[in-house]
Amino acid sequence: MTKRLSLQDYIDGIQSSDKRILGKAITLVESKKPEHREIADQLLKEILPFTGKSIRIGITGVPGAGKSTFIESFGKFAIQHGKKVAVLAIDPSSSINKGSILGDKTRMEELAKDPNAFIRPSPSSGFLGGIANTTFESLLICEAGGYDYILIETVGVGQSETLVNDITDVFLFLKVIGTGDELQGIKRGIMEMADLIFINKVSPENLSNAKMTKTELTRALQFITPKEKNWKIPVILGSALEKNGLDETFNKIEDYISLKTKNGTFIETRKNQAQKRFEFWVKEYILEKAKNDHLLENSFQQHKKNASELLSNPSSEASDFVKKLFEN
Ligand SMILES: Nc1nc2c(ncn2[C@@H]2O[C@H](COP(=O)(O)OP(=O)(O)O)[C@@H](O)[C@H]2O)c(=O)[nH]1
Ligand SMILES: [Mg+2]
Repeated sequence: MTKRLSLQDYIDGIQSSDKRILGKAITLVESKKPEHREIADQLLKEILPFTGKSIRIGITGVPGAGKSTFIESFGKFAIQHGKKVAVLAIDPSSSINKGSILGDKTRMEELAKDPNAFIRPSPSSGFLGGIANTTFESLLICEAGGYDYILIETVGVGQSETLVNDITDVFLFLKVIGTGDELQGIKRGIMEMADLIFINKVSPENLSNAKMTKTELTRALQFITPKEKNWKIPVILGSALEKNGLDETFNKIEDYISLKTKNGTFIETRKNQAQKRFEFWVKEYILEKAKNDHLLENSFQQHKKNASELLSNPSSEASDFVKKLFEN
């Protein structure tokens, strides 16, 4: 049995980038247990002054595109350029089949060994099953640990892109070179979220195909309103494995952040994200209160049952129930 950590132990450990304590702090904010939640909330309050200073980078792409490999290579590159790097992975697959996908490299062993890197592998339970996601809170803990870049890997399917886009400053889309009809395979939504596109796995053998992909992507981008005015979304040719295109990516990210800082959209985006999160948590807490309130419990179950038995409209049942909730 290890000794239970005090609030101060957590704070000290986080601030000295103690990887073991960082890991424990993240486990704490992920926990659903009320006694953990209370100390987690206190911890998040205490570290607030030390958060907000990192660059939060989301990385998306289909499974197998090379996201984890990219993060490992790019992370090392950034460290060589004076950054401290934290990595968070969002991998709901672990909760679905306890396995990983397509030669997954979530462990990023080489990067993990670096004293200036902190890697938090997939959460033990996915959030796509309706469990609230706490990646943002994990990110704050990393920021308080003094990490300059927080890299967040999405799983590339479902809602994970939107969730990551809602907590990051830069969204990088990793694209693999495909055959002719590849543009059809790209979800429009992802193109609209992307701030940078990295065409991965480019080699001398497929260079001409890669260039064609770039031309097609560049054309497609003309029909998309970028998130940021005056920003031309770069399409970078590279290889995560061969470590090509990393310097260009690094420079473009820095350019993008300084553009956003200068024109005020950096802070504006963060404020909008915070509002969204606030509303998300209001919904979460109301639902939780509704489920746990003994006086209302029967009523909650009854309305839910009515809806599930198709006796009435789910939205009317919800509306009736919420009226009761606020009358109390
Ligand atoms: N040839 C080549 N293979 C790569 C490159 N980047 C990643 N891979 C391989 O693609 C596979 C999937 O990579 P992974 O990083 O796990 O993809 P993820 O699912 O997007 O995280 C692995 O076998 C990698 O070694 C690259 O630049 N070139
Ligand atoms: Mg991966």
